[in-house]
Amino acid sequence: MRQIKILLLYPPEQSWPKTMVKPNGSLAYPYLAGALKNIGVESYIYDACVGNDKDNINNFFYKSTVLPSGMIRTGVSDNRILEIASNYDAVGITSIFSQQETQVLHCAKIIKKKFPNILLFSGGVNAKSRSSIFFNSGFDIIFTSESEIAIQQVAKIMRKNSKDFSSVGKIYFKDNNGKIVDNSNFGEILMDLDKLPIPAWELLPNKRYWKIGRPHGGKAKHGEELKYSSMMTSRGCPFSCSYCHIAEEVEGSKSGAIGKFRFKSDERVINELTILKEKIGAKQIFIEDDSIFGMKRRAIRLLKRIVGFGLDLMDVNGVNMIHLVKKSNRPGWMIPDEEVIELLSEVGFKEIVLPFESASPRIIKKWCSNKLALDRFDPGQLIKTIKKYNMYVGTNYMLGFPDESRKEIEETVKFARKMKDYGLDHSNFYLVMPVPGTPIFDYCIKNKHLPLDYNPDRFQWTKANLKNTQVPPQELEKIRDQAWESCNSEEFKNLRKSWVVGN
Ligand code: B12
Ligand code: SF4
Repeated sequence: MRQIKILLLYPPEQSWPKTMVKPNGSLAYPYLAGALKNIGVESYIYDACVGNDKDNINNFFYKSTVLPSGMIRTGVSDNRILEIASNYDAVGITSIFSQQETQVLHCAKIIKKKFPNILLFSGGVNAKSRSSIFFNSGFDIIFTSESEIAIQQVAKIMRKNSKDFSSVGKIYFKDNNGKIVDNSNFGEILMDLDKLPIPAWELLPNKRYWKIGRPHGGKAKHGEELKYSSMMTSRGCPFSCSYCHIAEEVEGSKSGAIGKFRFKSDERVINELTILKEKIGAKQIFIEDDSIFGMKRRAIRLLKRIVGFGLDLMDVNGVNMIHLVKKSNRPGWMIPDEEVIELLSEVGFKEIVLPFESASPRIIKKWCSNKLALDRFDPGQLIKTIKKYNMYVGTNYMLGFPDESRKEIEETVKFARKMKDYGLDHSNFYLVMPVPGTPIFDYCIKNKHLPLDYNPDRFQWTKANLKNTQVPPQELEKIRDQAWESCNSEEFKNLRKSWVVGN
């Protein structure tokens, strides 16, 4: 059996001038490295955006290198990436962010050119959706789903010195004749998440991330002591919003049923929290579940078991409001579920984000899987109740859906201003950005809101990404910018501005 080593590479980041840069550090690699460790395969995670102990971060992270596209690159040099890659038999490059695709493809091209024998893997929603471009850039295997099982199978085949991956499900691969084989129609999806490997968080450059201090979101202040990590207690979600990468992932899709809500046992979650606290030294945990309350009873049971853990918890992806309210005596009318809100605070939640998305019930119904609309509860009362328990509350709004009228957009902005007066701590406004792998992307291509040859470099949530919208693109951007300026405190705005690329 051949000994093999696999590198998991986060590519350098690219950002438009004046936009934020944050290192990736998402959970794919800790899980994949954990899976490889479980079968005795050595792997290493290198984040080319921040480097490792041998890289002087001041030489590249806070500096601007302008790319031919006009975007700014943040990361170590190409030569350094090649130096690291030279030690491995295979290099994985994750592609969950469409707007980072160019950097992923660039890394693949330079590695393949210099080391044609290194196998190149990619995975993540963007790689799956744009596989032909990826194969043309030198990738050998694209993983089309959650890949903890598939990467073990691929590694075992490599150990036998073979490149015949025909038995591995949920991948596309280039066979010996350069033909692309589609194996996405078979392969196991884990329904019992206790079978997932324990993520190898220790392989992430945690100390670098903490020093840089640009976590997933929220109120973290410049210079504040941050020791954060991410974890998931569940995967999948009972909703299916048009802009979500798992909205259409059901039995028989290229990724399989990963949209289905699945969860870890309480014991497993406690075990992971213990590792994060004691081994990793984390103090703040970002809960990255798609829908932590996907099964409310289970979430409440779990939360009760982790009271007193001593970690600050944050859910900045957004906790669906439907889970924070309960039925009232008035038919169809919901009121804050204070018991659940109090429990969140008791467990250590310091911050939650409410994904209001839109003030228009029509938009919520058509594009946001009819999540809780504003005509069914009093959002101000919900915010006040959460604030009562000293939690920081942010919110997300989306503006510029393909058929959204000026009046509907104005309604949302007006609503956001009103919510600020209830004590909301920040409001984020995202212009609709339809990314490959989502239903809204297919709609926009079909209805000519996006050109067929769209450029993922151009995807930007502060910029109008669509054509032929009711409110013209430039005006939409102005409305967004003004809404953000007027709904946020100077402190929050200054913090976000300090995270701008090159700073
Ligand atoms: C956390 C997160 C972030 C964090 C990451 C930092 C951190 N510390 O974790 C930050 C803040 C950086 C972030 C930012 C953004 N995010 Co975000 N984020 C996520 C989120 C919620 C979780 C990512 C994660 O850890 N997933 C868990 C792991 C286990 O799943 P996974 O990444 O899919 O990996 C599995 C498989 O895909 C596969 N796989 C993935 N990569 C690879 C690589 C190899 C080699 C192999 C073999 C397999 C493989 O195997 C993995 C294990 O099963 C996802 C949603 C989600 N549930 O994934 C959105 C998501 C990735 N984000 C999204 C978006 C849109 C954004 C932003 C544009 C949001 C914004 N408005 O700012 C920015 C873009 C940032 C950028 N650099 O350009 C979209 C991306 C869609 C797209 N096609 O681009 C997602 C999918 C959410 C969504 N539903 O739309 N995000
Ligand atoms: S609620 Fe969130 S995770 Fe669930 S489908 Fe909508 S966007 Fe996706």
